[in-house]
Amino acid sequence: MNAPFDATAALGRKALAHPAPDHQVAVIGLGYIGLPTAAVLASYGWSVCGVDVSQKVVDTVNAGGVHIEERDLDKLVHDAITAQTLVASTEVPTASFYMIAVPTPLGPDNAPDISYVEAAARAIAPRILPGACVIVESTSPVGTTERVAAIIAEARPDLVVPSDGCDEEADIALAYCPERVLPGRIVNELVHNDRVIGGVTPACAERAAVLYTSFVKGDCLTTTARVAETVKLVENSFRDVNIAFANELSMIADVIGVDVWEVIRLANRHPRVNILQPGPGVGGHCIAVDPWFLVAGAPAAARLVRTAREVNDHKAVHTESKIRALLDAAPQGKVALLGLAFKPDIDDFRESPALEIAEALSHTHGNRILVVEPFTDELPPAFGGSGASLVTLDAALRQAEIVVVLVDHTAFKHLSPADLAGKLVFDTRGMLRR
Ligand code: SAJ
Repeated sequence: MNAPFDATAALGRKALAHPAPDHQVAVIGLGYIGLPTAAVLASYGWSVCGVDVSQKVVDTVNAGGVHIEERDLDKLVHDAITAQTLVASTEVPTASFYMIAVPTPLGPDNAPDISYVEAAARAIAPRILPGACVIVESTSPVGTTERVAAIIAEARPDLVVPSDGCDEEADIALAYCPERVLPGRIVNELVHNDRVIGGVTPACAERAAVLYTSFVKGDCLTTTARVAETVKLVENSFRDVNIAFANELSMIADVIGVDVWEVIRLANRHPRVNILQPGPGVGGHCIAVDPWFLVAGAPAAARLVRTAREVNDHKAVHTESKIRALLDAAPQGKVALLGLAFKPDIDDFRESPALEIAEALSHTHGNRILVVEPFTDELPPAFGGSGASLVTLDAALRQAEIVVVLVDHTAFKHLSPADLAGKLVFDTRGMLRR
């Protein structure tokens, strides 16, 4: 019997009263999705082994710590490790459920790279026993779950592995269940969001649903693996397209000479209009990446999705050139660049347009660049030798003639007109208008 777990109030608790011996879950990949999922599962009575290739990550988690910043995660992991419901390892154990939550980056020419998912499948294959269920959570191109099935089938000819249209009784189950949590609200959304569970066969979906219905308070909707894979890509492409519309509007507004924030605020008073917010471009490991998986699956058909990606990528280039023009307008002045993260109040710099813009400027304008980022203690290595410096907001305001808001962190929101008096100001997020 697992020790009682003091879950956070926000999480709510639905612990299994009598966890059976087979209540073992192996979560492969202890990143932004895997670690919170492993800790939540542990808090709901599962016996969880989190697996990661990084010994450092494994040691940190086993010591009750976390290597990523995410609200409520530190307590959840600490309590699960203390209760011995969560353990971390570099080795894949034998388990009743395997959840794959490894990265799926973009390769050359924006082609999906599923090599980490394939490696996870190869690591699971020797361990898997009849009755087990393998679930892919990593955002993946359509067909990836079938690829995992093929890898396991090749490694384990002794097992009947389910395949599309297979009517033979399979020995194991295989499903795809995309994560859909928002960084910054992961622990809460893991429990409260609806989930789409796609089985390679209907029986596979039902088996995977056993895991999710044990901790998800939202609805668990079953479908096929291919549909579930597509749903994930469609969700993030929908958001990318909508952000691209806002970003394109901001560039149109520059040409026309109107205030984009006022245009959007007033247009959104129409009952059926809801325009998102422009920014310096789109970042993160999801929205800036996943639409390319959809494009890769249907290149000729996915014209709008591709164009949205191009518009959002171009917005970062456009933003950088506007900052360069300000630097030219104040040739001796320093610029304070506020924020490096890909969105407010997180420490995640992956695919961040703010980071890319700041890095590029640091290599041409060196010691004129003052970076303010409360979520880091040092500038990332790519700034090395550039002469740019990481300073506090107060120090930046004292020294800079130009202030650029790249990220609307809460720590910047108290900026007043008096703080910015006499400076050239470029607010890429409309933060100062809110
Ligand atoms: N952004 C804008 N304007 C907006 C909204 C966002 O420029 O109006 C920018 C953000 O600054 C950021 C980027 O878009 O650079 C992405 O941020 P986000 O908050 O839209 O999304 P993510 O990447 O943090 O999380 C998304 C979510 N997907 C959707 O909202 C459809 C989340 O639910 C997914 O789980 C996550 O991707 C994922 O892991 O795929």
